[in-house]
Amino acid sequence: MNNQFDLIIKNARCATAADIFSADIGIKDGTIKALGKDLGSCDDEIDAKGAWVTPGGIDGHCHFAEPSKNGVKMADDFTSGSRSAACGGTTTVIPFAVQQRGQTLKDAVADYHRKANKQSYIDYAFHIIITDVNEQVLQELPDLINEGYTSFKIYMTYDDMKLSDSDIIKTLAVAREHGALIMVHAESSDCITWLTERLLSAGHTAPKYHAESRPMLVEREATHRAITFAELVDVPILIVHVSGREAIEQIRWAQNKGLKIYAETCPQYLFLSTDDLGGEDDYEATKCICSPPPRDPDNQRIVWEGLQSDNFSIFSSDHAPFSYADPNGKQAEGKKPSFNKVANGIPGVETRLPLLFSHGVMSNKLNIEQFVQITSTNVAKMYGLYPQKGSIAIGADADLVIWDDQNSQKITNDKLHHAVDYTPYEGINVDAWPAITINRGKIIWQDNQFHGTVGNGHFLPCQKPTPARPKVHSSPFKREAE
Ligand code: DUC
Ligand code: ZN
Ligand code: ZN
Repeated sequence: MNNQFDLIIKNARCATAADIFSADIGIKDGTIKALGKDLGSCDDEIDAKGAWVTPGGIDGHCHFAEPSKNGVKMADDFTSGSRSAACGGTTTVIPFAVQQRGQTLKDAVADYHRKANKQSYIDYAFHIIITDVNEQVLQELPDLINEGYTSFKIYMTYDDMKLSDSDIIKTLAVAREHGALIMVHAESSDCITWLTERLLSAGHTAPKYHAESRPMLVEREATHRAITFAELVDVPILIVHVSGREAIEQIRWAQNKGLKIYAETCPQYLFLSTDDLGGEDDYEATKCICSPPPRDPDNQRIVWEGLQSDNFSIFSSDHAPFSYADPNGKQAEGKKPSFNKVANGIPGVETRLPLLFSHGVMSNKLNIEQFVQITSTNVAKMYGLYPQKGSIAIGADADLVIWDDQNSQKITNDKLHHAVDYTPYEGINVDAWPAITINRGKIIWQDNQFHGTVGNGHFLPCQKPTPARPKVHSSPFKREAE
């Protein structure tokens, strides 16, 4: 006779976005089928012995295998990137299909499916980066949204990616009409260009000048502009990778006005600072070049406060993997590259959850329900994957992390599973790490060993996200009709 369950996790101290409860978790065919005690017979059993069990992490912002310019290549593809994610407790990733200028969005998506197909250890969905807005591209959006691509990232900087203000407004209007969510990279292109030219003409090329070329006012101005456009069109937006006080002030102001402005922050704004961008001749500091740049300790504190007071809905890695000692990575322009020529981004898909669990939950800055909200449940809701993902509930996918909170260690790159040759978090202490990661009922990480099977990760079409619904009563379209 068949057993009732494939796997039972006994004595779990479950944490969801709303509750803490003790239960055994019965899993069959990859989904959670029962929560309770004395559930019945099973093929396999794990005794969690009262350890915390949380929903698997969902990393709503990571970059794998994106095309880059000038011979630069990302170190992680779907295989190494999803392996690294799983070893750090993440069971779903949402990377980006990038539209090249002149390309249709459908072709961009097809290209990216070719890269992901049968290559991922864990489940994945896609955001689409829109770099080229025209009538034809905007007309593609409704079909793509119905096919499960319901979130789109747009850039306000980078010459080869940025949209004009009028293209941003047009894109927001289509997103509003069809229920998609726009994610905004908010940095002011012209301010950055002006500052960069001044720094370079003064001979300032070291990595530390990256931060000087992108001070907080650059982020503040673009954040305010994006919020203004969202208010004009009456559509929710998500400001991604928010770095510190000035952008947070804009976001709080908008949220206090009742606007649906969501925000994301990332580990680099809690655990790195401008000091990590080095001194006058420190080119190893290219390891920490990302945009927006890390700020100072005062800003780190303000980002923590933003997490504590729910100004941020989600906490993502922004994993953007370029190796350091690599002629196709950070050193594509030589060993002493000018700051503005360095591949922009840092790895972090594996360290995101242990860092936040240790320094947030275990240090009493966040309660465990908040941890679950910002690393999993809110992400699932924000991108239309809830309740299949992001919860410990009957009917949800059995994506779970059993935590070992007696596991003090220093982060070192040799313990990580990405294909990048460094971690910017080298030497930082953590007190917890996933003991076991389970994706759709299968153990993929246990006892510091990876057990995944490549190709087991499924593509997840996304629903239209509830948070992307406009505030009906304040529609500018309605106002026009009045
Ligand atoms: N924006 C991102 O979202 N990731 C890496 C670099 C960047 O500018
Ligand atoms: Zn960005
Ligand atoms: Zn990013």
